[in-house]
Amino acid sequence: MNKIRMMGAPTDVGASRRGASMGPAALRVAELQRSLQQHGLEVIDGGDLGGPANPQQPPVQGLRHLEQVVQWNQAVFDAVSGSLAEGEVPLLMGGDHALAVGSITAVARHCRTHGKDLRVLWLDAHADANTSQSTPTGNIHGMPVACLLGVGPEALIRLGGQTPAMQPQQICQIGIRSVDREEKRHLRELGVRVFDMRHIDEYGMRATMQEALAGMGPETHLHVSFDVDFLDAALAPGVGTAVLGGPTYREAQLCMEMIADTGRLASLDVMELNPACDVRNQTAEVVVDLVESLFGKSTLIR
Ligand code: B3U
Ligand code: MN
Ligand code: MN
Repeated sequence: MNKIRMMGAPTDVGASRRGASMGPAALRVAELQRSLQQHGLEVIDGGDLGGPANPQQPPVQGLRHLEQVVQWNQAVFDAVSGSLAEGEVPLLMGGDHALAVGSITAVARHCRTHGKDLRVLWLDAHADANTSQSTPTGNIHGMPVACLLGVGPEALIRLGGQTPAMQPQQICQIGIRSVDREEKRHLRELGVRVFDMRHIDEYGMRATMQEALAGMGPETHLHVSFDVDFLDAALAPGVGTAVLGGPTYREAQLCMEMIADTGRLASLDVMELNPACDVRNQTAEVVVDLVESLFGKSTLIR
């Protein structure tokens, strides 16, 4: 595994509930860096990126804080691009999930210029495929998947110069259990593969992950965009929009371990961790534990 570069993006401009801006600090308090280093991984903490404050304004034409979301995404895009160019594994600590636009746009551009086959695993309770038309909230953290697939405000869909940043066949969603009605139609039209909780209930996490990870080869660059609300609300209360009925601790561990086993993980987002909603930083601790597995903790033991 190449050198991992942690970078914090302390903002919640893409959400309506405040507090995801404290996610990077919570991960540091839970000793993310040292936990990964324990397994022999080389990890540097590049500190936090900068950006505008949260003006706490209502949405304008279906979009809350578009200007601030664009500025933060530009900073994330630049930092992730720079890290990839150095041959590192960027580990983005959110921050709300709107920042995945900058992160994944950078990864997609890197893959195009380096002949890599991009695959994105989107671990989330939500599909994040709303548009300014379909959103019930105006929160841009509910829109990054649509933006990455070319549907969204110009400034966000063109961060990397080319739109769409990626193709629907390159993304696969896991753990989905809260989708708005119009969003559902949109997902179907776009042709995004969705392994929702119903699928995991019926076939189990093992079969689901086997399907989701099938067909990866030596040229695959696997990006994981981990929205912490993917996890069951009882296990991970420290998120702004907790949803019941998510993966248990064991299911989440297996999910991470199977991703690690591919040996293709090359970039990661850890998003939406919200210490203001947490109890004694327990969610950050669970997340650190899972990220250790994602980077091969159990493979190293066996
Ligand atoms: N689909 C809703 C709720 C939501 C999406 N992502 C989060 N919440 N975290 C929306 O606002 O678009
Ligand atoms: Mn999300
Ligand atoms: Mn979510």
